[in-house]
Amino acid sequence: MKPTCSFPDGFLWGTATAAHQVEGNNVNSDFWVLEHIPGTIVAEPSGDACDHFHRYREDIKLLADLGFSTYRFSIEWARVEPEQGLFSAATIAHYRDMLQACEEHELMPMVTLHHFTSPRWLMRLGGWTAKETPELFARYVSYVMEQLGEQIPYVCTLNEVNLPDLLAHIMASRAQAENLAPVGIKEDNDLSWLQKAALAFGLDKDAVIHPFPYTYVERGNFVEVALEAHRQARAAIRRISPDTKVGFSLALHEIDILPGGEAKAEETWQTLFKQYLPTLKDDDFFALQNYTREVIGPDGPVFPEGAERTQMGYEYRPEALAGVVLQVAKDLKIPIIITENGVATPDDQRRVEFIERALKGLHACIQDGIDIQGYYYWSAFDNYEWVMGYRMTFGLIAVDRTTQKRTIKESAHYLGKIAQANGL
Ligand code: IFM
Repeated sequence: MKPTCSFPDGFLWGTATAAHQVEGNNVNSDFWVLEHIPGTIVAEPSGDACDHFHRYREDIKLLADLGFSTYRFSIEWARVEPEQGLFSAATIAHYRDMLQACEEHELMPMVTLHHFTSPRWLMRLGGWTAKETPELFARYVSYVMEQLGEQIPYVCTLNEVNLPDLLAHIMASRAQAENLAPVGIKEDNDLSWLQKAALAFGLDKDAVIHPFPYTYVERGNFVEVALEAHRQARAAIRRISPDTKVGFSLALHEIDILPGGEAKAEETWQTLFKQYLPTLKDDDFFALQNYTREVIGPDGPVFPEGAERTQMGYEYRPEALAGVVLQVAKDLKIPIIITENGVATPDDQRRVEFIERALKGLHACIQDGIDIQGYYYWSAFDNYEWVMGYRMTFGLIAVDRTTQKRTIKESAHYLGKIAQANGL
């Protein structure tokens, strides 16, 4: 039967993951170091994660069998360049085989070149505020594209560069909630958490370090460095692999304004989105990631009273996807791909409903003439949710972390069928 909401031919239907969250044992990354600092703010170590580093072939087959046409995953800089200037051919062979497995199963790969984690050696240079970082990132990207570019049709350079600012908003709204997983900076009497981190990276306790998402603690010139890294990487990709489409990802909440909140809302949108526009407009697509909405009053974010919360403490709000697409489309004329959208919930029926409502909204945006070319659900698997550890269940597929057994949830079949029918 023809679906009532048909999507355009060639629409991309996929799921997304990130290396550190699923591969396991990413021991050369900065985040691994942060996980193991005594008194860390991280709930638990990532350990073997979903062992996707070894199980990628069966996982890719599983996703293809479910009906998806594409898979977004990330290549891990800390594995490709474990020491500064030392590039690993074995790691490249690994990712080449992953790309090959995607091809064999007709899953178009969308590759993220940096999804939060960096090699630990980068922190010794200062991390994401050091002036050398854009060039070092572009050198890593060049190496990857020289080796693998022909197999990569789409890349996202950096994931959610606006996350540090978004986190500040999320925390303001979380502060009003109860029973939420702790996210914050644990201090003790002697050393701040960042000082402990500096020591763990082999630096003086007062050295300034900027691991990627934790720049929310102290922003410095992070945004300029990250944008410059994107521009240099984009230039390298276009030179080495001109057929690869390049995008940049931002996490954006739909913004709803309460009376008196206009100025705060404008300031928020400028910080989270508009400041990136002059760079974004020259990309091949915009990688939009959305999970909820933000209601802004005269004093900043306000959590709507009585609204349902997800495990993350966000408002359960699938319609936010369409809402934010409409907001973005006012200013941005390049194609949009939804590279992440999803919900952390233990109740898979809530996930099915979330997907259905989010996709209906997206379909309406396409009907309105907005060029939206794909939808990736976050995430393929229940995986490692950074400081929150494994408690957040975003996945379409559950993973038993002792046996690594995969269990397909109903939502996976639901979205897989939509992918097959190209509509719902
Ligand atoms: O797990 C993260 C992902 O790494 C980046 N975007 C948001 C997801 C859910 O919080």
